[in-house]
Amino acid sequence: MLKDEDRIFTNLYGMHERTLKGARARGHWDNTADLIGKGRDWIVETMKSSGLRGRGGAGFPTGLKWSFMPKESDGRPHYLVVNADESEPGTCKDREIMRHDPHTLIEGCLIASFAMGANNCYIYIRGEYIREREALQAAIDEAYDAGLLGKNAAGSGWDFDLYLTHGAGAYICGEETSLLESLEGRKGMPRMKPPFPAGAGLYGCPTTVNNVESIAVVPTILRRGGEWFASFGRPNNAGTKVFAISGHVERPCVVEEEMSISFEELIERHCGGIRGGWDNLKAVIPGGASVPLLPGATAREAIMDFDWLREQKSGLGTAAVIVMDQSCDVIKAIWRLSKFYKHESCGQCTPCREGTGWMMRVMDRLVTGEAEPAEIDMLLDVTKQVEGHTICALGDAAAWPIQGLIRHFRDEIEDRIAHKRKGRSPAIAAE
Ligand code: L3W
Ligand code: SF4
Repeated sequence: MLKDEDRIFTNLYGMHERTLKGARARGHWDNTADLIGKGRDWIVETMKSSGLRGRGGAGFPTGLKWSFMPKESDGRPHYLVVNADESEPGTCKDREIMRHDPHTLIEGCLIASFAMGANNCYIYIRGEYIREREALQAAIDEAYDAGLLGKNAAGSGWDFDLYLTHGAGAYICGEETSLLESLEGRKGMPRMKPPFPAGAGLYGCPTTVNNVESIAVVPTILRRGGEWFASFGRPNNAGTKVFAISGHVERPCVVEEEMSISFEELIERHCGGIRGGWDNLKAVIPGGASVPLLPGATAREAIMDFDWLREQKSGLGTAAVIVMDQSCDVIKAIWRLSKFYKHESCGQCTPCREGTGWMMRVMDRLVTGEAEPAEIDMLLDVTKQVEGHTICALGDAAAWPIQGLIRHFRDEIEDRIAHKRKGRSPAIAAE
């Protein structure tokens, strides 16, 4: 279990002042210029040694990503873009950071931008996060007034401007290249990769896109050392991690814990257990809507990190843990996600545009039990046609939850169809 002194986010619940004064009292903005003075290579190497993997869902090593940015300028400006378009169903961790600990993020933006040769950084925040935007903007204004941003930011000798810009409610704008399109003023549609943003990103210039949590942990990692951060979690799954736990637990919460904590400990220690006890656990989505669910028995054994969950054909994703007890209609829960992905598909590639519609229509019939039994395998086949055949990860994200449902709850789907065929009305009807 993570000790209080090892928590990076010391104001996650808003118990203290989120102002600059409060942030300083908690150790933020402490000799920032000295950290920057250690140089670009030291910062990138420390981030590599920390083992931090991106906190937005994909888990790509952060230090490695930073090292893709060109070292020498070819005349193009470099940019850091912070992805604060937190929209993955179940995910509400970055919201707490921006609401209550905005200076942690702002200081991280300055240091990370310096390390990548960027004089400008954009934070792209979800349109619906209005209070968070206000909190962040107030903190940015305070930082400018205190000389921590702008010319010679924080006395570091580095000129640095930070801009906050907001989206307009499209989930797809959380995909990094779609976000860049939106920032440039166009419709948010993902670009083909490669080129990756480090080669050609915002306005065609070298750009790194990182999640809020990934950037907000940077100052503490640099102050306490890469080895300190790497001492938490299993190898290749380092660090502390903010989990967002929702659903059928006694006390849903957002909490920073040690990576690789067991699911059981996470729920017992921070959520007061499963509603109705552990025997009442039916299924868990361990990492936000895009990752396949796990049946209760597997989830109870789970180690909450990238590698363990990947081995179970699921994933840590955004660490948004959605708990479902026996009262939950899992078929309907996944049907609801299918509806979401169909709605949020940008429509530019055929397998996703058409496939999300097909998948949702078959899910419509599965949820009411009106499908033919053969449609279960047909649906699985459609998910395979979508997975890996699209421009961005939304296609995979639409396919994986359905694959997980069929893998673990085929019996329940078959029972519902059989029940309906016997002329009984379905237990639960689609809305
Ligand atoms: C240079 C290479 N850069 C990869 C970079 C790439 C990106 C990062 C990860 O999707 C996942 C998705 C959702 N040279 C590189 C390279 N990069 N190879 O590394 O890239 P990638 O393609 O593995 O993932 P992605 O497209 O960023 C993100 C999943 O996250 N997700 C939910 C996301 C939702 C939120 C939210 O609401 N905040 O994050 C949950 O699982 O399905 O699989 O930067 O450029 N050779
Ligand atoms: Fe758009 Fe879907 Fe293709 Fe992504 S996979 S680019 S959301 S159509």
